[in-house]
Order: sequence, then structure tokens, then C-alpha cells
Amino acid sequence: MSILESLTLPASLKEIALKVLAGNRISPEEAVELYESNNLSALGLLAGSVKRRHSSDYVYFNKNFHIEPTNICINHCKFCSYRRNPGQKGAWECSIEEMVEMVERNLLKGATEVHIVGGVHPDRDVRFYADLLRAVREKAPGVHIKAFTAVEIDQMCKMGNLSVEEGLQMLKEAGLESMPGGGAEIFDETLRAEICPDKTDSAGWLQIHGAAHRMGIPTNATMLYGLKENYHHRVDHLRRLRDLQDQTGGFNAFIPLKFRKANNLYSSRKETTVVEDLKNYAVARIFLDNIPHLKAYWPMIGKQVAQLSLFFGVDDLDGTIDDSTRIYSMAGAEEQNPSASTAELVEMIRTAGFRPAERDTLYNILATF
Ligand code: V47
Ligand code: SF4
Repeated sequence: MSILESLTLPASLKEIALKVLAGNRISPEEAVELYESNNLSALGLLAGSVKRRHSSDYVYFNKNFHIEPTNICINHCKFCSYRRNPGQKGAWECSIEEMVEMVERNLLKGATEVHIVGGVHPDRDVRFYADLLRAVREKAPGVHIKAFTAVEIDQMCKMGNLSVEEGLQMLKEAGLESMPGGGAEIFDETLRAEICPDKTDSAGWLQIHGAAHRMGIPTNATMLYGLKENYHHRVDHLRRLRDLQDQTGGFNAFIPLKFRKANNLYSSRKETTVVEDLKNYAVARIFLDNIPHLKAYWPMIGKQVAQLSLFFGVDDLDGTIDDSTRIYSMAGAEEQNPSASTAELVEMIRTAGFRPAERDTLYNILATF
């Protein structure tokens, strides 16, 4: 309590702080109150205490690379800078052979994980993607395959006339080991209908992740923030994730995704400030007491803010090897050709006072530094 007192908190915040420090869950209303407070140092302190319960003083990174099979997409998310129509300038679709070559190149750099995500292609069904996974698995038997957002899974199963469970089973047998957290955007139905009208709806996204968890496929979760939503919308999003996690325990990490405005229909909007980004990490860490890890995707926010985020509950910095994720570079991300060596990440973590640990996808520690 003595540190808390020195922070000169108003009584209501002090009550929330005591709850968090005692390891108790906070309510959605209390999370809104934390968002509305401007006491960044108190938020950092509380988020840090939750982080330490989950990961002690470790901060993780892993050696992964991204494959984006295509940017051709049947959806029209208004924040997307990346999607193209078939035949449109700037559209790409990689063959399975081309993607296997990418795997081969990255294997040489010591990757332990491949992250495969792209647009929702009009013609490629679940059988095409199962063939892709089998080809990747054959080329790289020891590399963990984390692939496909719930939005891609939804559409590829519909096209293949399979239920989500049948499609996931086919993908699992072909090599799928976990799923990334994309496509969640913001769960509030009114906002979602406005910013990504034709995407899998919120209930569908949660149902697909729940199905994956029940089949032994762990997943991540994201939230796109900084675009039209208010704090109640963010907390509603976090609450739906926390509720599902209570039922399944299948989420490994939560990744807030800051809206970037270049080259999309929302280019005239302002982006969030660094203070808002840090506050968002902290409140997410405090509220999502049952999701073990909080990831900062540094190619999106830049290395400096990523390092700062470690003081606001983040325990995982994503991305080492060349990160070819064009969904961000095309939207104006901080890092246009992101890549960081192990030495650079270790230095970022160590100079922030934490213990660097290379992890595998499931957060087993492979090496400490
Ligand atoms: O769902 C698209 C987001 C997501 C923009 O699970 C944008 O480990 C900001 O989910 N500004 C896909 N965000 C990427 C993703 C992800 C990334 C890193 C790690 C993991 C993981 C998952 O990208 C989309 C959407 O929310 N996005 N456009 C934009 N203009
Ligand atoms: Fe398609 Fe994904 Fe872009 Fe939406 S965010 S338009 S689903 S590529």
C-alpha cells in the first residue's frame, strides 16, 4: 500500500488498485474507470504486477516469419490498406510452390514458427489450404505452423462445404497447430457493421476460436483500437474474450493492434498517441487476468514504443526474422522493412530491466540470455 499511497490516487482508483494487487478480478466498469484515469504510472505499476504473476521477470520473443498467401480478398474492411480485387494492380497470389520456397529460405535463419495469414480469396477453399499446410509440413517438419484467422477459416470451410469443426479437423491433420488472433477487430456489432461490414461477425469469430480450443488448437486474440470506438467498446471486447477464456482456456496471448491510417478509407483520421497506446496495454493486462501473455507487435508500433510497453504489462515482443507482413507496412506502420536480430531484441529487453527468453509458439523457453 505504501507505493500506492505515494501515487496520490483518488479513492475509487485506490480500491481498484488494491483489488489488482491482491490478485482479484476487476469488473468491466472498473476497467472503464482505469481507461478514463490519466494516471499512467499507477497503470504501469498495476499492469506490471499482473505481468509478473504470469511471467515473472521474463520477456519473450520467438523466431518466426510470415507468409501472406494472397491479398486478394472478398471482404471490404474500410481500415484495410492491403486488399485488392483479382487482377487489380498490386494484387498477388502465391502458389504453394512459391510459399514452400519462402519456408526453405527462412529455415536457414533458424525460424521455429511460420505465421500464415492473408486475404479471404474467392476461389481457394479449405482443401487448397490443407494442401499448403501439408507441403509446408513436409519441407519443415520441426517448424510450428500457426495459420489462418477465424475469418479465413470461416470462408474456406463454407467454400469447401464443411462445418467449422470438420474444416479445422482437416487443417489440423494437415499440420495446423495453432491460430493467430486476427479478424477480431472490435466486437461491438454496430461498429463492426460500419468498419468491416462483410467480415465474419463477432459471434462467429468467438465461436470459431471456441471450437479450435475445444479441438486442442490454441489461438491468440487481437483488438483493433484507435478507430471510432470508445472505452466502453474496448472493455466490451475484452470482456467477451475473458468470458470465452474462462470456458476454454485456449487463448495464449492478446495483441492490441493500433489502427494505422495510411492508404485506407480512414486516412483523414488521427492515430492514437503513445500515452493512449501504453494505457491500452496496461488496462488489457489488468482486465484479462486469465490470458497468460500480452504481446506488442513491434513492426506496427516501432521498437521504441515496444520497449516502453514492457513497463505496461507486455511480456512478449513479436517478430525477429525479416517480417514481411505487408498488411501493416501498407497501412503506414512504423517499420517499413522490419527485422530485428536476436542481439537487438535481447538488448531491448535487458536494458528495460527484464530477462530475455526465446520461446517456442507455446511459450516453452528455448533459451535465456
Ligand atoms: O485482423 C488491418 C489488422 C490484423 C490495419 O496472432 C490493421 O500472433 C491496424 O491479427 N491498422 C491481422 N491494424 C494481423 C494480426 C496479427 C498480427 C501479429 C501477430 C498476430 C498473432 C496477429 O491486422 C487484422 C486487422 O485487425 N489490420 N489493417 C490497419 N490499417
Ligand atoms: Fe480482407 Fe483482412 Fe483486409 Fe478485411 S482486413 S479486407 S478481411 S484482407
